[in-house]
Amino acid sequence: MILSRIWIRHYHDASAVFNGNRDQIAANAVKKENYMQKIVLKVDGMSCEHCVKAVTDAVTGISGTADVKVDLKGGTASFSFDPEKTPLENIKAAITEEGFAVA
Ligand SMILES: [Cu+2]
Repeated sequence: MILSRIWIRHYHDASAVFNGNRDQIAANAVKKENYMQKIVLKVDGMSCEHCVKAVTDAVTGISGTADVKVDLKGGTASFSFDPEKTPLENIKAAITEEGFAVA
């Protein structure tokens, strides 16, 4: 009898933890979506895959950026960023420092 009571108690504890985590994950997802801005920048001067990597690494290396995609043919860099962590001007500056012009 004691064993069965312990089992039930553990079961309830486990489901409470599970529900708590799920609510937390949902709350974090909403918060993240609210703060992330998606943008496409025109980047001039990219001529090969090394340029693409340089721009990709520059943006990826900045705190608060995500989903970085650099397109050589289109001459664009698209990404999401958290303006509260890093202003857009700082991200543009990082690309400029790599030797590319950002519109
Ligand atoms: Cu290149």
